[in-house]
Amino acid sequence: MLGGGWRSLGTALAALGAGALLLRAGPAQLRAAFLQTAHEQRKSKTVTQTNMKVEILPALTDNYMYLLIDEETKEAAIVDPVQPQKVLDAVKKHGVKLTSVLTTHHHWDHAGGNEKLVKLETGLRVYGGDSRVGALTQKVSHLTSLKVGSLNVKCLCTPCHTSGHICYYVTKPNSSEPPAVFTGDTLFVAGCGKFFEGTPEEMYRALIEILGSLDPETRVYCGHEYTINNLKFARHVEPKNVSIQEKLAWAKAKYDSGEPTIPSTIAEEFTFNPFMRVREKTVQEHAGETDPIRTMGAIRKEKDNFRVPKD
Ligand SMILES: N[C@@H](CCC(=O)N[C@@H](CS)C(=O)NCC(=O)O)C(=O)O
Ligand SMILES: [Zn+2]
Repeated sequence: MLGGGWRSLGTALAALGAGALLLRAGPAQLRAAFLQTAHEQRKSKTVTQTNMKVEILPALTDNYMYLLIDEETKEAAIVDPVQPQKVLDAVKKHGVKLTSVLTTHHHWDHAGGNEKLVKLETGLRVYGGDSRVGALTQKVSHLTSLKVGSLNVKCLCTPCHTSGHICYYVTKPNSSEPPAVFTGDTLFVAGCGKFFEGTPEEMYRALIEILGSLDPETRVYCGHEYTINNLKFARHVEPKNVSIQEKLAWAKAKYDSGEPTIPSTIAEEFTFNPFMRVREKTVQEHAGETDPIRTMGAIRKEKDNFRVPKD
């Protein structure tokens, strides 16, 4: 059962006599019935580069926290530590010194662990772009720079999901390896955040002008595991786009083995993310618009009401 994925987990438990009700249920109901245990088994994953390491830490049902490690100094930062104890376990495992908290936005599923973390680990710098962020010590603005050991972190203001949302762009000076960007609930793999406190213009600026002009090889680390649902919406918008179909098949396989679909890259996002593709004729035609910003508004509205198909 271990490593066998949700489908075989469900099948195995049903075979063990989990009850007539469950035995009669289809795969979707089985998955729903075991969601409680399934999400607890989401695997973490370490992305190792020469100068920086990113440990992907699943949290809550579908959130991600990220431990960013500078290999040169063994200093680390944590992005959106909603489950502080899990963070401290990872810090211990890697033998690093945690100095900073990078908060993308004030929502509880991202910033809700800050207060507890600063109590458990004193002396942390807590960065964020919104005074609603718990335990905030350093309020940042657009293009504020900070350091995590020898790594450079540039703050990018991307208001829309919330008015104080920040993405964090990480580079190693004089290195040829790809940068990383932590995008919170602004950019997801194949999707974007809901426009709770902003406009289509703002999301256009965030996705196309700000994130879209980063190095195309930049690794994208987002706030939630929404990839499959996002790609099903992307397929609805562009049924003939092969990149969407391929990424969806890949994401389903990853999900079934409990692995994250993170990171993607900025270059990849331009091939399958409808919100990054609002300048494309196919997406504009689907929306019945000819202007990219109006297209952004229209497809966000459509996704807000989209019923995700089973397959
Ligand atoms: N659980 C739902 C959505 C929950 C939700 O509203 N999430 C917020 C972030 S906490 C969001 O912006 N979602 C983007 C979207 O639904 O496209 C899903 O799996 O897509
Ligand atoms: Zn969220």
